[in-house]
Amino acid sequence: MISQSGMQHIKSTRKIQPSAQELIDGILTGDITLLSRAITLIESTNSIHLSKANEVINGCLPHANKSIRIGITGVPGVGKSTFIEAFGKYLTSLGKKVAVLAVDPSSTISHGSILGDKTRMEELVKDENAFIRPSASGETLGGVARKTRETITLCEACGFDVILIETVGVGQSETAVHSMVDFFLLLKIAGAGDELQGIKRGIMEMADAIVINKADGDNIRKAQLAKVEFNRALHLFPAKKSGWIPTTATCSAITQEGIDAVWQTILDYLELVNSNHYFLDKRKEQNQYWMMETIDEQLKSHFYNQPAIIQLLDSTKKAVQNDEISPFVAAQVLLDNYFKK
Ligand SMILES: Nc1nc2c(ncn2[C@@H]2O[C@H](COP(=O)(O)OP(=O)(O)O)[C@@H](O)[C@H]2O)c(=O)[nH]1
Ligand SMILES: [Mg+2]
Repeated sequence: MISQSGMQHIKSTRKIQPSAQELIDGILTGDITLLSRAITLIESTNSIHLSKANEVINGCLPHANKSIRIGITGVPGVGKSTFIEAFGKYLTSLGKKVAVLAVDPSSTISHGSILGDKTRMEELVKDENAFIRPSASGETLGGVARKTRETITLCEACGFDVILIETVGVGQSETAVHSMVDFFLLLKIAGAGDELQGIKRGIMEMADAIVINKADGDNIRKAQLAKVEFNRALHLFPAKKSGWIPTTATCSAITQEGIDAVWQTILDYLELVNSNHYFLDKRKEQNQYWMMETIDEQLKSHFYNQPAIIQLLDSTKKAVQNDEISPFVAAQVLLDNYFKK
């Protein structure tokens, strides 16, 4: 609990807005409070905040990149939060600084977040070498993902050398997360015979490792069978550009059995992709991707926010529905209207 006077102190210091340079300096010395405030700027929709955020990101950029970024996905209930708690604690015990971020577009609607249940990360939350930040909220997945991508830069500049990014294995957010991480981990649990159910082929194809969680108690044998099954399935996918052959493993986030082996797999991966230069090539490619994504995102949002377009969009949509105008002609009318200004 924070005392009354402590709260007052926090409130009064909050009013003073640190400058971009103060934020940069703070982040570079590992100041978590200033890191959090800079992330809040990134997440803001206020245009003054945006330019300040950009200044901070630019200032941090030369100090970022010295990290490993790991994406963690899996359907709700598979044990992502529990796994991150165990894995994060293991990493901090090795002397690593671990930042945990999330891409969860649903958090805008539900106001909850996949990291909202910090109860599953009780120990990690208290760990001074860990930083946990729930998903940004935003109108679009693209917006949420971009903010997380920028947050990675700040966390790296702040000295975090392992970045874990959680996302729910149910949709497009995997692709976005895949485009910002070095290693993509898919968590699974042993099912009742239909091991391949419930996970989209595309997500499996992105995975660098499939880890079957909850391999404890009566579940150990089933988990081992599932591992064999997934291993077979993985061989059906085309070879990866990285030259890495995806691995399968079992673990228990509760007993922590197999957690260290997951880290060893990631170290093996790093050794390979550093020696064949894929690591840096991929990061360069990802940077270009985010540049293009940001342009796409902003162009779209500028278009849809024009008063003239807002006014015309609904009636034009109806006209298209009623076959009064072809979709292509309708789109052209709106675009012409946009560009003529
Ligand atoms: N037996 C067992 N239960 C687990 C394990 N990992 C997570 N769980 C349980 O599975 C449930 C869902 O876990 P959670 O981490 O919230 O899953 P998430 O939705 O993927 O983040 C919780 O009740 C956990 O205690 C594990 O390794 N073994
Ligand atoms: Mg969770």
